[in-house]
Amino acid sequence: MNEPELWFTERQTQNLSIGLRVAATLHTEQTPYQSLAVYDTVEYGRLLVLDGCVMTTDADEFVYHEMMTHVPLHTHPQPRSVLVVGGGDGGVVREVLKHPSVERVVLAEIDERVVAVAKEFFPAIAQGLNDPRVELQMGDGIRYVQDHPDEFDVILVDSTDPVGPAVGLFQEPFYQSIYRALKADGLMVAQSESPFANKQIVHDVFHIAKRVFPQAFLYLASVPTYPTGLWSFTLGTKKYHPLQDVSDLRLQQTRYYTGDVHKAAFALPAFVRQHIQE
Ligand code: SPD
Repeated sequence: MNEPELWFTERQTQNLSIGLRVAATLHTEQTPYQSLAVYDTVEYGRLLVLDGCVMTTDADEFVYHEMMTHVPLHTHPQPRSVLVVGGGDGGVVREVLKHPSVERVVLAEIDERVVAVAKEFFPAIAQGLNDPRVELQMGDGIRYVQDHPDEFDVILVDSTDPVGPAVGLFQEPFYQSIYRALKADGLMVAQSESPFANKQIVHDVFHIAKRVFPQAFLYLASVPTYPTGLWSFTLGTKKYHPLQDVSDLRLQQTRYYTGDVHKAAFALPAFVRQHIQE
């Protein structure tokens, strides 16, 4: 008799799901903040799940982590001090460390179990977490940002979806604190969900950034395992423009990001452009 098939399914919207066939369940636990699971999938390698939502997979993690990191770090002429809020799996930290100008990376992650599980099950993603330039701050990222004014060149908000501990990471007071935590020429990027599945969030985060920063931009990337596959990032900047003076001279070891991809990511489809202009 055939073995029964095991599938992980994320209910992405009320009427849309994504399924990955599971070869093995490697880990499940309830942390103080969220449910956490690791599966070995047949098609996408290992899969990290928080509160039932895909956070990353071995097969497509590079798209999200590179696009969240290299677009802002190439917009800043010399990023030295970088704060990552969330991102306990270490994927964004790994990419930040590819920039030779970076001297200090602070990872402010509320859930230490995410870091521990990433180190155990996703060593290629978490590889930068033991680098001497990295400082792990286990605790509330919102509080950390409030308490560190005028300190960072770049802040990257690699949040989970806006439920549970991440709700405050999608609200205006947090972005006002980010503005204060950045140096006079600093800039930030936040993951801002899918223009198909989470229209209101895309709109709201972009408009918060527009109110808080002199300039705000939306850019896109294709992340196959995130709801609908089309993913948005919101960039708020005090000074530097993301499409000025960008060259690929500083690029190293990327699989998705290039100088051309950087520029193209800001070319918004008409329906997205119209949506954020409303
Ligand atoms: N719906 C998925 C949104 C997840 C964004 N953060 C993922 C963390 C990966 N480092």
